[in-house]
Amino acid sequence: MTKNKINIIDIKNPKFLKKMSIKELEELSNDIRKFIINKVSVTGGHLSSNLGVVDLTIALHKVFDSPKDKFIFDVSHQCYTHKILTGRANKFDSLRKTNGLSGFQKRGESEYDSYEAGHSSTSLSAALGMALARDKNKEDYNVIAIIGDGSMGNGLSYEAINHIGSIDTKLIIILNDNEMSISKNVGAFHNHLDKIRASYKYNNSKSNTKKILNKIPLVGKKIEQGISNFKSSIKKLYLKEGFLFEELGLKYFGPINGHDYNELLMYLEMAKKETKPVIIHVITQKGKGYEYAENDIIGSWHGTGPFEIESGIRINKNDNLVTWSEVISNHLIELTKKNKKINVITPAMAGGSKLLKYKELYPNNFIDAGIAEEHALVLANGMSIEGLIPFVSIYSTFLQRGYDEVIHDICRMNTHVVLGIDRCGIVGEDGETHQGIYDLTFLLPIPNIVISTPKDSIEAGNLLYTAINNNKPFCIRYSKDKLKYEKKDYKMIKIGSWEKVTDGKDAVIISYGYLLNKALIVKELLKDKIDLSIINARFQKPIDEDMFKDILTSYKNIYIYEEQTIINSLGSYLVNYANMNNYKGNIKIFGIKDKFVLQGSKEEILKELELDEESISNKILENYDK
Ligand SMILES: Cc1ncc(C[n+]2csc(CCOP(=O)(O)OP(=O)(O)O)c2C)c(N)n1
Repeated sequence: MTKNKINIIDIKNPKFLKKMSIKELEELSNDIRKFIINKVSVTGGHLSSNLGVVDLTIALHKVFDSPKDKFIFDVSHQCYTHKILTGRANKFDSLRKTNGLSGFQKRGESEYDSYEAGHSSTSLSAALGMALARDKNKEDYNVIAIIGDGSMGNGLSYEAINHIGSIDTKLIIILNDNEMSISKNVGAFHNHLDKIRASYKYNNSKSNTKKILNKIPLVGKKIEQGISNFKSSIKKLYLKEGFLFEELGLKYFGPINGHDYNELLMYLEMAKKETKPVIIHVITQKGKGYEYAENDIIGSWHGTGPFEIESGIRINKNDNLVTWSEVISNHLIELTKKNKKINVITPAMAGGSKLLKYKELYPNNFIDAGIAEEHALVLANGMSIEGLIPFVSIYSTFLQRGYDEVIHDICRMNTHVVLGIDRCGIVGEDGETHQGIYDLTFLLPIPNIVISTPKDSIEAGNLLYTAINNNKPFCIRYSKDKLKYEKKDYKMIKIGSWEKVTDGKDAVIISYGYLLNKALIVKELLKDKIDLSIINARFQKPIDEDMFKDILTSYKNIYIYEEQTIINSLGSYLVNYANMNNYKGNIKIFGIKDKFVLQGSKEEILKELELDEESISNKILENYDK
């Protein structure tokens, strides 16, 4: 053990790193890895990506002067070491909990967090914007974007590179290449990085680099000269014509070993002295320091719930239940048996969307498009036009990226594209960047679209069967929650039809998806006071006009209970419809008010939003017109 042993919990800011030797840095890396594994095993969180960048993040904080210098972590799911080094280690027990430490960079949380994200591939554009502002303001600091190889493959990154390469602004890009997106990375850019790694004989040249580096002092006056000698040696070793970024006008350094402090510190010092955009290609190992995560190729340790460290076994609460993603995936497997026109597309979420089994069974019907939501949607549209039936599995929050494609391509051309919208509603711990509470809001106004939300596995299968057998844009929405997987012979559901789940004479609750069960609990809670009818509005578009007109004439009190922002939700659609039909009764929407919904467990969030069953019962009592 070195004499300057650091107690992680006591770290207030990264200044202490400046004086540390490489041996001490290595020891710190080990301690931080253990700390992250311990904390995430209890709270859950992003594990592998964080373990991979411990050394890189420490090196960044040693070489640069944050918060003056700005670090922009792409997605920012890999910022745990950054949080630890900037005085937030003592908050890790509250990671991703209500009012706790965010799993992402948050400007309000620390002056060291210069940007915020949650969705991928925003770092390069943001970094360029900040660098341009710095130049205009005649200030002098470094802007450093840290982006993974998966996120680099997204269109937004290419758009930014296109701009960055054409101007001379000082900007540093760290390409953190671990060969993985969540699971194995895909695509031509990924293949290009593969070729670089191979052609520069990374493993062999690493030892050459070491030889050069060993001759250079890491501190003191001689460093300048050392770097300059090193630079020319390195150029001979690595730089070769034809590398994509060099061709696009960025200075490229690498690839370097992201777990070797000698290399990291030297290259970062070099980059700091550049006056033009540079990119440092750093090779890291995702999951480093935790064997299960190191050996993971499907991405199951990218994000994880609580687990036992020794065995790697996850601590699952609802063990006999499966996720909605799995239910949909199982139905897709069944339906593809009989209809090979079905093709499943995922924008880099095969694991999260539980499509790995589908991929194994039907490799020719499965496409991982990479982190490329817009592309995935237009790709699906092209496939549909040529007679296939694409099913795009996409998280509600990431569908936000593909809005124009849904309007301009899919719905305008009225094609047979099925959207499986995953993680609808409150998602919980990932917080405000990931809540699925806007998809209805932005999809409802689009002509031609069918939007549905099943209440259970059987209805999900039937809706999927209906979608596959109807030549139109068809969305099936489902949440992050768990349920029982059940299947019967598939049958068509009349598009737009609702279902009366239970009858009641006094008032009606219209709901769908996850909250429908809560509506049934509300009925039970209020049974001695108000006799409630519960409607499963399984289609949010088109609505069941016959049933709704009947409701308007039969009930004086109508409540719409949903997990969407109330501005343009099913509720507002229905209130408007009721108004147009001169409804004079009491109609109320219980949904999400106009504010971003923060992190926490789903049940806590629902309570906070007054959308839990008790709050709804109280609100109905308060708003009941006798
Ligand atoms: C627009 C968008 N799509 C999908 C995701 C889900 N997602 C989070 S991290 C990640 C993988 C990122 O890979 P990479 O950039 O290589 O970083 P790594 O985790 O490997 O460090 C994905 C697909 C996202 N955050 N944003």
